[in-house]
Amino acid sequence: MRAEGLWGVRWSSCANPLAHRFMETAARKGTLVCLAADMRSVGELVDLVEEVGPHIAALKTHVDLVDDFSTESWQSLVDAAKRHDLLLFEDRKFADIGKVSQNQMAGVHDIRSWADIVTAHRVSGPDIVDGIAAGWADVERIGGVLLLAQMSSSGNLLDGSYTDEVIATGSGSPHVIGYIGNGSSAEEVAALREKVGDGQMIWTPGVNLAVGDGAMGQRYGHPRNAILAGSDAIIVGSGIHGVDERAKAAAEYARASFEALSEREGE
Ligand code: S5P
Repeated sequence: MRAEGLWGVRWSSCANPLAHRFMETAARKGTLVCLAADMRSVGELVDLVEEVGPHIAALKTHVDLVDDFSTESWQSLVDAAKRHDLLLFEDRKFADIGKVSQNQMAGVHDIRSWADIVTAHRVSGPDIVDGIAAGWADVERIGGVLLLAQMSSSGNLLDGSYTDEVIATGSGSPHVIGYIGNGSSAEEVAALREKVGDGQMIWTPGVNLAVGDGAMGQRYGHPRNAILAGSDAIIVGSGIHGVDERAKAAAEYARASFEALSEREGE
């Protein structure tokens, strides 16, 4: 279906072209799922993307947990993402000073050359966003930053006043496409949406069709509740890669997310 009709005010209010690219892909494929592909080898990553690619709208990686990284092997993952029309999102959670973050966009993984989106903490100061953008500019690319405004893990230190500072940094920046919110709590997502307004995206990890506590402090809410509360993309990891029938699970998350968005926007 057409992205404009599906996304309503989010489509008309988000200025960032990458946000529109995500919304178009989501509308065409009928899914708001960003796959958290937390696999330990490039081969496993590519297999997973080939299996669930039709049911997802973006691909999130942690390149530094892959055991067998090489520039050539990683290119096979980039190619697979392209084949499935997926924005490639490296969840690097940059947190250093701006200049170092710029250089960390290069380095052995050369994130700047293949990632469309990266995550960053706001803890070191607002200049981290410019540092990351400078990293992309060094290879004549542009990308979008998702700032961590909340987290899904229990005991995290991102309280309400910290969230306010994150949004103050992100709302004026052409490089910030949106925020990571806590998908395990619909109340927190709704509070974040209230603060962000309509002009930027909220992507939420901490979602699972089986709600409750996950491993090592992770918490899960229902994807439908996160989207109804104002999330625009559900980040799903073990709910898809950790089950036997991965394509079937991905299709279920796709359907739940898409139906919730249609309900939210009154389609
Ligand atoms: O607060 C957060 C932020 C992120 S980006 N909580 C998270 O869990 N994440 C990421 O989402 C985390 O790094 C992992 O890749 C994914 C959640 O995976 P799951 O297996 O718990 O669904």
